[in-house]
Amino acid sequence: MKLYWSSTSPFVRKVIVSAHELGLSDRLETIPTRVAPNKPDLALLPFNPLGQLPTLVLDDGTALYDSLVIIEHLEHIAGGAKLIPSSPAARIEELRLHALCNGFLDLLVQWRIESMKDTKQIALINAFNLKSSMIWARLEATAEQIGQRPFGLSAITLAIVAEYADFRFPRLGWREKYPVLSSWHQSIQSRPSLASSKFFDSSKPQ
Ligand SMILES: N[C@@H](CCC(=O)N[C@@H](CS)C(=O)NCC(=O)O)C(=O)O
Repeated sequence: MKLYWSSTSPFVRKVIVSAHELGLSDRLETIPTRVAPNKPDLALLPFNPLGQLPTLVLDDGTALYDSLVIIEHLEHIAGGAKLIPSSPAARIEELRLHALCNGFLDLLVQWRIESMKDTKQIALINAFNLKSSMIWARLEATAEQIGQRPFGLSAITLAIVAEYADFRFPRLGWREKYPVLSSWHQSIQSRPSLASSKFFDSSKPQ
């Protein structure tokens, strides 16, 4: 399977970490790809007209996107219900927790894009600030619950929130403000799936 990949995308990283947790890393061939909302990759568009990473192209040519759909597919190949529980109540709770963490990733990616513009929309930046303080507080209150669940989709996504914030928003100082979340992250950050897939900016020397 071919995975259109970037070392800076939190959504790609969800797929990489999930594949590792499911024992499927060897089945993924990564295709380094650069995309931005104003710069689509022309080789990717025929597979995914949204032009987004991650996109997984199966051996029969079928293209899967977005990250959640890809992870569902990997779960299926691995025998199911390892990262997302199958019983209805536990599944909905896992997906709800994922939606909170994943929505935050969406916000952080949009915030970074906006913050790099010469002319920033102040109302948008203010909304990002307001929403992110509410989301951090909710994650702090939820970290213990996620920590008590098997290491699955929501834990993977929360770990990636923590590491993406460290990677792209180092001045936030979230670890001092949210100690429960920080100590949960420290307890899981050396899992091989996370430790072997760190974010890096390929445009800068490592
Ligand atoms: N909901 C999507 C979000 C994917 C996404 O936003 N990917 C970014 C990279 S981090 C992207 O491809 N941006 C380029 C674009 O939107 O044109 C998922 O979960 O896969």
